[in-house]
Order: sequence, then structure tokens, then C-alpha cells
Amino acid sequence: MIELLEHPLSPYAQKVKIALAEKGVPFTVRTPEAIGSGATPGDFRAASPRGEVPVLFVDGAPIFDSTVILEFIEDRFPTPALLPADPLARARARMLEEVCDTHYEAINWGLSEITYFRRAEGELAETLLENARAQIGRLNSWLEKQLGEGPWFGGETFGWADLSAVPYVQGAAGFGMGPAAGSPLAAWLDRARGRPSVAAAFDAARDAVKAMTAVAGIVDAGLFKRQYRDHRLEWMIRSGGIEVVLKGLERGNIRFNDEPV
Ligand SMILES: N[C@@H](CCC(=O)N[C@@H](CS)C(=O)NCC(=O)O)C(=O)O
Repeated sequence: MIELLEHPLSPYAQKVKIALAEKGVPFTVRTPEAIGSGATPGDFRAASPRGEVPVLFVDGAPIFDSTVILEFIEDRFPTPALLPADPLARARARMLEEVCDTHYEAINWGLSEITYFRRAEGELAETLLENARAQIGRLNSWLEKQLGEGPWFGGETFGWADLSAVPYVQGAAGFGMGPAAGSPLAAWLDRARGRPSVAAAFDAARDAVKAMTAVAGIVDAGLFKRQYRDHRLEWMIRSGGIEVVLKGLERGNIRFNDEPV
């Protein structure tokens, strides 16, 4: 039995859901209690050292980290293959995933910090949004170069690189920063959205966005400690938001990672 601990807005969880659906693997989903609060209890905290979704339980055994989970899914359910056969092409798919998971994700996360969690207002918010727009434009151009002439990143078939990029390109589009109309990347996004696996993940995300209108108050009340980690922290600082970090630390509504328990 396969159970996915996730949040519908997590691009990392979306990657896993798309992969499972592409392979026709049945699974159930659960959102861990208090995810995002910094104080998640129970089997989730024990299974995920950094308190992050996704976690995949396979007959009760936990696997954390979306990339490790994708590798497991590809090993355990080899057909249809999501990675290409050629070693160099496989490396290319994994590199594209790495850029999206680290660099692209951090920008979208920053946009949610401003839009939903209201970390910045006025001029500071404008600066952060403007920087994010320019960064996403550059990343989308980079992705377009990787896409080349083919319908998919790996060539003729939808695969690992596509499912790794689409949550992020769609996430940015949700903030009004999608690929330029008429561009090859916009056409690729449309094609990807047409796949049932991708459409199902995005439908669930759309429903979850509605709940995000209430989250700013929760952070403000100190009930939510948002995880400022890795590239996300770097994004906030490099884009001009060091005061957001300092204020969050002072007010105790951001957090870093503890050691595994
Ligand atoms: N490297 C991890 C990153 C996972 C991650 O950052 N998940 C976020 C949601 S998008 C999370 O659960 N954060 C915990 C929190 O916000 O408290 C992966 O690829 O799975």
C-alpha cells in the first residue's frame, strides 16, 4: 500500500503525484497535521527529518525527499519509464530537476511569502516582486533553451524533466508570471496541463489556494513558523528582503531546521 504525505501546494509533492499517476500506481494522500507550523507531530515528524513533505509510506516504510522518492518509484515501477535510457539524457533530466527544485522553487516560495503571508508591503514588496519577475523570466528562457524543438524535455515522450519543471512553471504562472504568450514554453505548459496526471495535481492545488487567504493572520499571531531554508533564505536576502528575515527572527515566526529525531 502506498500513502503519500503531502500538501497540494507543494511542488515537490506534485512531482511525486504526477509520477505515480503517469505509472498508474494507486496511492492515497494525507496532509500531515500542523504542516508548516514547525511543530508537526506523529509519524510524519519521525519520518521526515526536516519536517517536510512529501513523504511516501510504502507498506509502512517511509521515504522522504521528492528526488529520492522519484528514484524509488522509477526503480519499483519501471514501466512506463520516466527517465530516458541514454545515460547522458538521464543526467540532463536530473540536472533540470535540480535547478527547478532549488533555484526556481525558491522564487515561487518567495512570491508566496509576499502574496499570502504578507511578509512585505509597499516599496519593499514591490522590489521583491519585481526581482522575482525578472528572475523567473531568466529561468523560463533557460528552460526554453533546454526544451529545444521537441514537444517534451526528453524528446518525444513526457518524462522526468517535464514532471520536475511543470509544478514550478505553473506555480509562477499562478502568480501572473507565466511563460510569454505564444512562446514554446507556454505551448509546452499547455501540453503538460492537458495530461490527466498533471491536471489532477493542479486541480488539487487550485482548491488549496483558496485557503491561503487566511494564512497571513496565522503567521502574524505566531502560530506558524515558516521554514526559511537553503535557497529560500538565499532568495529572500539576494532579492532585497534581509529585513523580512530579521523581523521574522525577532517575532519568532520563521525557523531553520533542527536535527532529525
Ligand atoms: N528537498 C525536499 C524539499 C521538500 C520541502 O521543502 N517541502 C516543503 C513544502 S513545499 C515543506 O514541507 N516544508 C515544511 C514547512 O514549511 O514547515 C524534497 O525534494 O522533497
